[in-house]
Amino acid sequence: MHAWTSPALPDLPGSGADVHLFDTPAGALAPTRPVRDEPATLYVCGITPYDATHLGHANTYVAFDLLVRAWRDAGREVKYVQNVTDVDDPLLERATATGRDWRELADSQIDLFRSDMTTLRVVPPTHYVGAVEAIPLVVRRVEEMLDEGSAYRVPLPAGEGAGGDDPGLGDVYADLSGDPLFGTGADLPVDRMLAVFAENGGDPERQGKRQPLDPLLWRRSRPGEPDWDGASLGTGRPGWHIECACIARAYLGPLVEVQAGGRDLVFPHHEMSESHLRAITAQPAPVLLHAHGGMVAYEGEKMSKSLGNLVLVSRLVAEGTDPMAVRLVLLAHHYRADWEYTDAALTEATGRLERWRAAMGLPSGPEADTLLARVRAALADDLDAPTALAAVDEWAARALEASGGRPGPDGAVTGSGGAPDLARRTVDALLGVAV
Ligand code: 5CA
Ligand code: ZN
Repeated sequence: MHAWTSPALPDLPGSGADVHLFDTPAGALAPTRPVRDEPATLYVCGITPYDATHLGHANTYVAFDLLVRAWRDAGREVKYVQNVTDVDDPLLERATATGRDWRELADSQIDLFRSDMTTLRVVPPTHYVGAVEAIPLVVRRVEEMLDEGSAYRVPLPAGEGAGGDDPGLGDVYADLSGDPLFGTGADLPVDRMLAVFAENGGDPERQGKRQPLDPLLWRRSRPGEPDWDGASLGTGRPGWHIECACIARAYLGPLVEVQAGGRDLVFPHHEMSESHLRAITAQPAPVLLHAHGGMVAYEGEKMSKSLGNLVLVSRLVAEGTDPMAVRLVLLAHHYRADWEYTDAALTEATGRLERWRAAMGLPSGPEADTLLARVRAALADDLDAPTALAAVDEWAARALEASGGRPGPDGAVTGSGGAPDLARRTVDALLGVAV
């Protein structure tokens, strides 16, 4: 499906440093590959479109937008894939509960997401791929997994009545016992894995599975549910984790340099997806680095569609908030931090944006080469936006003080007419904040 319009990225002098990111399984910073003649490959898990776009989503996509910008600034071509889970249980349940057509609900929320991403100046993925359009990829891979024994069929429970072409064919599950590396990413005890799996769409109690944690790859048709041609699998629809594995494999090739999303996806989603990738790429380490953003809360709880405690980007903007202030609310927190949204944070970000605008609109200002170097260094160090913001604040304070006839903190302004423009291009290209 089509993504959204890219913001223009201003040119900057020189180039940025190699980016280091925190790798969740390693629990430490790791370098992203400094291979300049090969594109960097990034997969960021996209939305399930039944209630877009709250500040938690925005936090995740703005975080990895910084990565795309830092990579490009370091001279790397970026191949970036994002999916849309445009068919899955939560979407179908919401559609049923609200009496809407599921496809129409999904389309409307995907449109809203595109417009929110455009407004927030998020660089679009190279490929934006829906689960529905990926069904032929999934079917082919699941057939292969069945052939080679890394997947198996489970008969449908009596009475659930598979509709479609061949009621005798069962649902298909992955056989995790064939993957000795399963579980090494999230590193949770089995009872926690089972509990978190059940809380996130898993079915540990399903009769007929070989292991309680084995995840669904293909769900046969059920009365009242949408279904698609599954070739030898029979009609049905794809499981969640295999969707991301197949899309990553098809659009990024056998190596995903960074697999990213919010921390709520560490287990089961990314653990399962990587296990599927091992099965379909026949290599032990198809993902080099797993990066996860922190959770954004509101009114004391994780912001989530199921709880309904949402602060929507579109609502803030409709109420007159400058989208760049929304972006600055997000960037004021390190992407791995958990934080709670407050109105005060928005007021603070609005004040910051005004100061930046005033300083960058001056006819001259303190030299900005050091600012550019500091912002680059902060981003290369695990996308440290708060440190980058502090550097810009300092530059802006000096520019404003100098324009008021007072000397800056170091007693002198050694700037030039081009400095405010370089500062403006720095925050636009690297932080995505257009002032
Ligand atoms: N479609 C799947 C991924 S394949 C999914 O998790 N969709 S989602 O709509 O629930 O979430 C989209 C992205 O936003 C995910 O990366 C998720 O980790 C992130 N996210 C969801 N809620 C929050 C939150 N409160 N704070 C931070 N990130 C969040
Ligand atoms: Zn995903």
